[in-house]
Formats: sequence, structure tokens, C-alpha cells
Amino acid sequence: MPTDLITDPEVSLQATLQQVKRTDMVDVLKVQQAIIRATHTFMFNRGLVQVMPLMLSPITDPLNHSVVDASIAYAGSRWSLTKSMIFHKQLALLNEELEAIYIVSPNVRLEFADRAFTGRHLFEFTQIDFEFKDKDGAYVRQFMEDLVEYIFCAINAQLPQIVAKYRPDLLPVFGKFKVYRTEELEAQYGTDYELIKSKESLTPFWLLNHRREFYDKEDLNKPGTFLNYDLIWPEGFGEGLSGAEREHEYHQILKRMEETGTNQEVFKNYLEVAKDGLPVTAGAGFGVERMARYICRVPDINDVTPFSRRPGQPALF
Ligand code: ASN
Repeated sequence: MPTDLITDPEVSLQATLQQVKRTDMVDVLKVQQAIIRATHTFMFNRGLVQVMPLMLSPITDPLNHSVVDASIAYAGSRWSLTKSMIFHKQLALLNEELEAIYIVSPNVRLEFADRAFTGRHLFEFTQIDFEFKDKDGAYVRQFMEDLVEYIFCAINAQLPQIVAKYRPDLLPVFGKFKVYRTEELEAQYGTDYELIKSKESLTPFWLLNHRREFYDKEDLNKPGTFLNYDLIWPEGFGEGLSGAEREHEYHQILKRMEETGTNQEVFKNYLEVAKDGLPVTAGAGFGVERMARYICRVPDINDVTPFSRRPGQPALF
């Protein structure tokens, strides 16, 4: 199972080179490449326009958990390494000619060492982020279900021998994913509901309503709940995507910033734009390494990369 891993944290040159030279990793790298290749085709066919990633910005995702600060002083201001391009997705859609965009986006999240052996955290990873104008969560979830089916069919067709090593019946077509709400699962399973339900499940499912960052839209029909969604991979592999309908109204953004303790000074230019109106958008981002890990049933995500990026641990290269 992907949790409860025990690995030697000592970093030697020999161990580092052993990881680089692992021949069994090449299967996963090929699967990862096929994921990205199929995604580009799918996005192109559906009319989403690709925006290039940024690695430095005066604002980035505050996340809903703390990580080590990764910012530098440059050109008279503070620049943060990208934790996600959520705000750039909203801002890019101010362009009247753009309806939907996607980004193959490297993220740096300097997680603390308590996440070193979860099996699903790297302090540097890539997510494919996408966002639509004037669409809702149901639309985004259907889009992702279609994308997963497209990717899995492409991988079955392009890499059948590789997939069969890890999934003898090849990758399934799931159809509609089941949908659960966090409050229901928590009542049933307790605080560890996400992992327990993931371990119990054989098919991916949606988990709605997480208490999260200020930019995830509050459901005003049910105040205190949120119009967001995570895709949870089954077999214990856990979260593989997060997304939401977005707060776009100035007063609501301010209210949510206060509730989440967000520093408004940092976001003053974003708030200035919001005052005049942000576009109505919804979107999500899925972890590329996490999808490859699920497909190839790799217990530890650090084995999906030739170069170790284990939270809180040193690496030589
Ligand atoms: N990509 C996510 C989203 O679109 C945000 C994140 O990665 N924290 O909601």
C-alpha cells in the first residue's frame, strides 16, 4: 500500500545514482509521457488554448496548509516560486478571445518533513491546470472524466505491454465517477475518511466540499460549504486532482480572505482587478506524477522521478 513506507533517509552518491539508473522506472516515464501527449491532443480537440508556465510571480497560491516560504528579492519586489497558477488562470481569462486555457505547470511546494513518506508528496512536481469561463463544477468534472477516458484509452493502445505488467486487464473505462461529500464520509469514517475510502474503492471518485483557500467559491445556498471537488484515485492512491468554481466577486473574496487569514496587502493588485470584476470561471489541476503512479501502481511517488524530491530531505542533484 502507498502509505506506511519505511525508506532509508541517508543520501549517498551511490543511492542517488542507483535511483537515476533504475531501469524499471522507464516504464513509468513512458506512461507519464503518454499522459502528457494524450492530454495535449485532448485539450487541442476541445479548443483549450495552452498558456506557458511561470515559475516566479509576486503572487502565488497560498495553499490551505503551510509550507516553507520559497521567495526571492528581485527587481524591487518579492517573487514567489509557483505553488499553483490558480490566479494566472483567472487573470488570463480576462482576455475576451479566450474561453478556456490549460497549462503544464511545474509547482514548487516546500512541504515539511512530515510528508516525506506519505507516498504521494514531492516538493517539486507538475500539474496540468485548466480553467473555463462561464462553466460550473459539473461541467469540469465531466470534462475530467472524458479526459481520463481519453488518456487511458491512448495508453492502452500505445503502451499495451507496459500497462499489462501493472494492470493485466489494461486500464478500464470507468464511465461516470461516483460523487461523495466530505461531511458525509467524515461522519461515516472519521477524520481519515479520504484515505480509508480510497483504499476501499476500486474506481476513482469525486469528493465535494473541502474547507480550502479563499478562491474556492462558497455555496451561498449552503453558507460554510464550498463548490470545490477533488478526484480521488482508488486502491489507496488518494488525491489526484483538485479544483473549484471560483470566487469572482470582490466583497465575497474579501470575506473569504478574512476567514482564511490571507494577507490582503500581498494580493492588492489582484484585489484591484477583482473590484472591476474577475471573469466567472471554474477549473482544476491534476498531478501528472500522481496519475502515472496510479496507473503503474507505484507505492512511493519518489520512485516516479529519477531525481529524488522527497519533502524535507536533502538531494544531491
Ligand atoms: N490547481 C488547483 C485548482 O485549479 C489549485 C491547486 O493546485 N492548489 O484549483
